[in-house]
Amino acid sequence: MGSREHATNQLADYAKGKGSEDQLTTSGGVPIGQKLATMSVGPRGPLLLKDHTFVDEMSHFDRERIPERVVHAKGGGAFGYFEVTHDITKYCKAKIFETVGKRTPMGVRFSTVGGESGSADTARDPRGFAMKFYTEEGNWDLVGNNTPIFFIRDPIFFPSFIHTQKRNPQTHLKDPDAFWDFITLRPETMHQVSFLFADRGTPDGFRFMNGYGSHTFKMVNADGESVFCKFHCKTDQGIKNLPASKANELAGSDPDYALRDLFNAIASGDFPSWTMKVQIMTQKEAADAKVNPFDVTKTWSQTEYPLIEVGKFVLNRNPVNYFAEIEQIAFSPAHMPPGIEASPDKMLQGRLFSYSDTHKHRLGPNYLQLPVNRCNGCEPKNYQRDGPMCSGDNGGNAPNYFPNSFSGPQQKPCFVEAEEECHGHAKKYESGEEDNYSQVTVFWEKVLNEESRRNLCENIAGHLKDAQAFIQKRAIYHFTQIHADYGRMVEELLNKHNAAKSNM
Ligand code: HDD
Repeated sequence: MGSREHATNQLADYAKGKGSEDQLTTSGGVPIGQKLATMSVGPRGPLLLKDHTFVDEMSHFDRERIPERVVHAKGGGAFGYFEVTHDITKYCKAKIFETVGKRTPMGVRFSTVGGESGSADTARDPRGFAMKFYTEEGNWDLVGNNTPIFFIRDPIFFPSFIHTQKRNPQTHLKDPDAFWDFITLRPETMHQVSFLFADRGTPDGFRFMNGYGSHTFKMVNADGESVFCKFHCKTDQGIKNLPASKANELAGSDPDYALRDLFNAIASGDFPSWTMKVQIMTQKEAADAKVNPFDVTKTWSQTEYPLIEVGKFVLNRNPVNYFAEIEQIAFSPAHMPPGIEASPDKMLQGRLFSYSDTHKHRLGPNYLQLPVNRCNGCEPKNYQRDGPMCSGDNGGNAPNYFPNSFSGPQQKPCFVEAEEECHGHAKKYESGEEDNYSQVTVFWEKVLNEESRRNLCENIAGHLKDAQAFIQKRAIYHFTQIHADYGRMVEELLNKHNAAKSNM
């Protein structure tokens, strides 16, 4: 290989491993004798439609693209295993946690959020951290980010919030007003915005960042008792971020920086790993909690709900084929095995619907039959049939209705979800006036040091400077509610930018 890195040398490595070449065929498997020319009448054409090799090739090419993910379009991933290191069976009956030392195959897809699939890896953006555990009781998808919180607490805002970071409907450019207009109209975004514009908003690739389940989930044990929990996956490589200037430079010089880094690390045997921990809250604690434990714009205190170690996961295999294994991998927060259930978190509830809906559009209704999405050793048995691209046995000759008297798959009471008591009045509860600032004040005062506070304000001012004056004013108001110094520092920096603009 000489001095070439693994990602650059991929083709040569393939050839070395492959040895002799295969016979070329059509997509139907028919051997091809001549692929260096189309069939034409005489050397100058015209072409003949009877050249089925050409028609086969061209018509497939014409259909190569599937819709990219509407968010998280740019990403990379890898595969490996999860291993239990500590016993949490008193909280959770999921088979994945059954015994210490147990290993379960898994895959992770890392991503940026707002950009298209060709966009730069080093953009300031949360990073997607989507995990798929291939458990014997069905797949468990923990579809998180590298942040423990999120911008909004009601999924009704999700499409609009995402639109503010996509392209302007007329200019097809990124819009300088839309993001800050929305953010300042919905101050529940302040916590995540402050996290995003701080140093962790530009992680150094995918290996040096934590992953979080973000939402509150429910764990149920073998006796049917349930607790609420949050998942934290701490990078064993340590946190490493890129300075804003370096992140900008890399966006131009190596937009695929994070994908390259992950591929090369795994190809050279430097396998990244993460330690999984959980925070636990009892039903009683949840009922008495001062802070809404189901609000994804908030964290849980680690003093009150300490981190409990569960296991670790190691990524030790690069995808063999990016499209088959990474573009087609399809996560959904609704994919939960027995023992792991949803909490009432409204954002999580919205997501339970959205993901399989988008996959049915992007990959088709039988997307779970694609090899990367199939569960491990637990053949699905149900009454769903047919549909485009059905590639399994489609239920074979078993009955296709339920209930039936003819040996079709049967339910088992041990898999019923934990009972839940719900009461309240059905209405649309506007949550904009809830506590939006107090945890951000703690973030400013206790988590950040002086240098990172300065970086945060500079990063915000550098982005907010292009928005209209009334939007800037509204942003300063919110930063001031968090901390007077926060508002003042952003205002001073904005004044400098605005003065520089008016001198131009
Ligand atoms: Fe989402 C993709 C993470 C809120 C709707 N989301 C997507 C991916 C990640 C997240 C990591 C990419 C998965 C992959 O690599 O294929 N999303 C989050 C987190 C959220 C969140 C941590 C809040 C805590 N998302 C969220 C809401 C909705 C969606 C509230 C809608 C109600 N997200 C989607 C989606 C995507 C998606 C439209 C686009 C592509 C996909 O699902 O597979 O369904």
